[in-house]
Amino acid sequence: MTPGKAEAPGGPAANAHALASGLETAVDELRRAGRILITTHINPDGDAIGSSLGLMHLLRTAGKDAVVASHDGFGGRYGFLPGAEEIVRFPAGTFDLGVAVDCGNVDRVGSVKDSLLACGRVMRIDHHAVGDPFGEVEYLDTSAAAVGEMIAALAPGLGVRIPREAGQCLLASIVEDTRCFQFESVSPRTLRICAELVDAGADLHDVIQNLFWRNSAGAVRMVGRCLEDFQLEFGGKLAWAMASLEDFRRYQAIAEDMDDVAHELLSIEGVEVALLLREAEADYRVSLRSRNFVDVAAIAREFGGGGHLRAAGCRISKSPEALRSLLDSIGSRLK
Ligand SMILES: [Mn+2]
Repeated sequence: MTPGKAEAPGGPAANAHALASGLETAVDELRRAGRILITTHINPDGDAIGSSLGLMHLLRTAGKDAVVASHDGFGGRYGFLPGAEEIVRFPAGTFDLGVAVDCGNVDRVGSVKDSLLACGRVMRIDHHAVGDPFGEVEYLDTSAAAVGEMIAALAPGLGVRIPREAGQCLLASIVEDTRCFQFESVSPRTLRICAELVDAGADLHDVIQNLFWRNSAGAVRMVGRCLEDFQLEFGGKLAWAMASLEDFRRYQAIAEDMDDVAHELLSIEGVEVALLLREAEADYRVSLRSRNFVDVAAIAREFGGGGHLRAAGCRISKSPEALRSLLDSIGSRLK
């Protein structure tokens, strides 16, 4: 079947790349497939891993053979999620359908790209505002607080009740992407789905402990160092801090240990944008957060990155000029 084939001129069939989209189309595709590959973006976060594993458990409950593959393999930080130990780097065999979750661009799946594109059909499930279409099917919902919310919505169409394992993974996805329900992306639907997941046996306290309360002492000291040395600019509307390679070595911390810093900076009254620069070997990894009105995804895109309205990221080179142009881009939006 070619989706969109029967469309009127000017509809999806007019595009060289015919695309079928929406929740019902996604359910149809999943129902038709027997063996399904699930993958996500490189450097996966809790939504990427949680929604991948949640979909895997849901599909298995529906009688499907589902495999999760990730460029980064079995992610230690999310190892508490049921099924995490089954994540492979290189999937074996052939698949009727490949699904990429939380992923705006096919290159973002890293080394899994060839396996994904070799699947009979390819589907993209995402909640980012901007992306480059790939595959034959897409299920997009920019109003979803996390992809986990969208995966949970597939259950009725698949004719299954969400099993406890899927509930735990999907709850982790939503708790991580909303930072414990703190963002404006949280809707009544988000909360209703989370209540359903808890009803299904997911343990909210366990998820929160595993996602937020497992820092090393060095990591907390390094966060403290960053919070002591942050800068305020543009009349106190921008707060920014830098975590250097030397700091990472000294405190034996890793980049993920610094995830809290931008949010702490954003908690300062009057701050609209928080910026954290994490030094890597070749460049700076940039995290941007905003409170009320600045579209940080637009700023990140200017520098080759992307993300959401209130949380985005990019990379810049290690030069004072690159940093200045980033700061100026933020400043121009704070007037
Ligand atoms: Mn996400």
